[in-house]
Amino acid sequence: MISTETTLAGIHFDNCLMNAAGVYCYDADELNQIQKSAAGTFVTKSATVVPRAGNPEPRYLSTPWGSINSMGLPNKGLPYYLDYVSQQQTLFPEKRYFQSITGFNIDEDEALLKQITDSDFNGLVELNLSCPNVPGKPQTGYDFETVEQILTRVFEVYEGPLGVKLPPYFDIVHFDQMAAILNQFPLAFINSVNSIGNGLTIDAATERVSIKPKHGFGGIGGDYIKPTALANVHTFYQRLKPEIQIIGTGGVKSGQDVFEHLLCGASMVQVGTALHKEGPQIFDRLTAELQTIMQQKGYNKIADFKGKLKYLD
Ligand code: RRO
Repeated sequence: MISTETTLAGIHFDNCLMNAAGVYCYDADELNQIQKSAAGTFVTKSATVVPRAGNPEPRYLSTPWGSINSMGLPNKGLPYYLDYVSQQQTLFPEKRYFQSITGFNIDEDEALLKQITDSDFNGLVELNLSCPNVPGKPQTGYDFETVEQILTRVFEVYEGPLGVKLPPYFDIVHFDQMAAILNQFPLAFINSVNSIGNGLTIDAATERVSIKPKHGFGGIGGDYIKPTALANVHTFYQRLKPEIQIIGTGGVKSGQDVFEHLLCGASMVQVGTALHKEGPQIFDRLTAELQTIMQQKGYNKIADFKGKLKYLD
């Protein structure tokens, strides 16, 4: 039997595939659909201190090569997701889940982490440092000094397994600098990458932008971003201490895409744009396609090839 199981932060997951935060995770109805699917677990929508309606619609467009979004962090607030996860922990005590959170400053991050500590949450926290779509708020992950300050505070107040969702980086110096910061902390994982921020898609027929917020600017996902995602996964795999595992996200719509993320060093792989397009049954297809590739190559488990990307010299 070919296994797609994985381990992250010492926690076992039956399947290495799951949703990416923001897709099929806004409310209990959507999360229930991921729970019923072949995904190994779920991550919630990034939760803020108070619920948010998000940006005006239209704020998401599926395109032939991917997607653009400027959702603006619509979410039901952290207590809603902690309640939902608590119910799932009771129903399926052997499973562990991811709670995504994002504060608008360090004090809010601390308040969110205190709420989690005071709850019965037994899963992993994904701290989102890379939302590209809140007008007037830069992506934290591009401000290296602030990332270091946030992580310093985070690990003073939170003891459970925690990782960060990062924006894509594009320069080797930036990979070096960010890895040096991340390696100072007891992170369980990083998740690379969030959408490529502030792209623009337009409709030539109407001569208009395709989404309403920020005059059409939004985060780009899907096919457009797979090479960037793979580069980020592999570069961090080379630079991070082995205790910091990697979740690969970006441009996954086939078993081969999953295979490539794992080959670059990912321990889990998340699906965003393609999950939005195809629905949660995509996890059956991706798992079967990955198993077929593994069988053809003589691999029985992910450890047989994880991170073993070869070079031409
Ligand atoms: O809600 C969003 O607009 C959003 C978030 Br928080 C994020 O992290 N990434 C993204 O593409 N959209």
